[in-house]
Amino acid sequence: MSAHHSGFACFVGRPNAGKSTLTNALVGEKVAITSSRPQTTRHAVRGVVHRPDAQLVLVDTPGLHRPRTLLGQRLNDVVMTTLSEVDIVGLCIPADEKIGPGDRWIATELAKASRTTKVAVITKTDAAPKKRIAEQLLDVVRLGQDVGIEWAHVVPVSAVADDQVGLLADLLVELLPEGPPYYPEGELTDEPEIVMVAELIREATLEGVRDELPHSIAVVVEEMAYREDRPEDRPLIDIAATVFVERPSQKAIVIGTKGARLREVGSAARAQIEALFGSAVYLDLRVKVAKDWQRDPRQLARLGF
Ligand SMILES: Nc1nc2c(ncn2[C@@H]2O[C@H](COP(=O)(O)OP(=O)(O)OP(=O)(O)O)[C@@H](O)[C@H]2O)c(=O)[nH]1
Ligand SMILES: [Mg+2]
Repeated sequence: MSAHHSGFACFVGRPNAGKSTLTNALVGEKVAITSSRPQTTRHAVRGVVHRPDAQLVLVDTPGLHRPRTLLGQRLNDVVMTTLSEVDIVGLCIPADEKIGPGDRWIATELAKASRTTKVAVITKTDAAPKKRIAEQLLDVVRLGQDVGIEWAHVVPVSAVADDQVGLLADLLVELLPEGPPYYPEGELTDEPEIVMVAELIREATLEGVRDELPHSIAVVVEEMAYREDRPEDRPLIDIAATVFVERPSQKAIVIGTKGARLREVGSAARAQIEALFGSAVYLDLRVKVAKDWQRDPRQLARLGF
């Protein structure tokens, strides 16, 4: 029998580059929330790809950006730490946007991780014409040359259209060193359930809010328990969660006229949580102001950063 291979690969890139969507597509299940707003991911999320002879642990990271708050700095720190710990790094660059100073800076940082295998992933190929994808391939190769990175592969993919996702998985698996499986068979993530629930609520809250508001939202699950005295075949989970925003004006937006928005957010989140647990859920959502929490070390600590 051939040896078992295993290891860690992380995706890095600008906010909104499609890292989390790609992670989910490779894992085959939603382990990380996604949104059209930049800086959706706020911690290193692990997803596991199982193969008969290999196990690939993917680490999705927050988008690297020029930080404007303490939270932003913390998010960048998470990425930098993760970068230094994995076997393979996949730099994600969207096909539908020109390479910019942000990508250049990230590539320069990546070049410093001299022992790590580097792969370039051109994401969102469904959103760009063929000619643009070809140009982007050349631009990415050139970017590598400019900063001193030799890409092991440059792979164009579309997570949304499921184009070349399987190929990318194969290429990453081939790059893994020999090693034992780290996760039990079938385990797709080690995200605690309570964190997944908070993230699904945050994802629902991000839908339809603009400008600075997405950054100001944090979600904490205060309570989560099976309700007692329920028939065995019809369990119900009670969940109480708080959506934190930074200012009273934001609270009003999240709640909406007569609570309409919050109700929509609640039912969208509830559907996702019910799918996760395969059980009915009663979701009690509140909105509270935690003034300027993104800049306040004590509040950041309380919110888990
Ligand atoms: N057309 C298209 N859109 C995509 C694709 N992958 C991601 N997107 C969209 O791009 C946006 C950002 O996707 P995310 O996966 O959340 O991006 P991210 O890089 O994880 O973003 P951060 O967590 O903020 O750093 C979302 O609106 C996705 O639906 C793709 O393959 N094709
Ligand atoms: Mg993300």
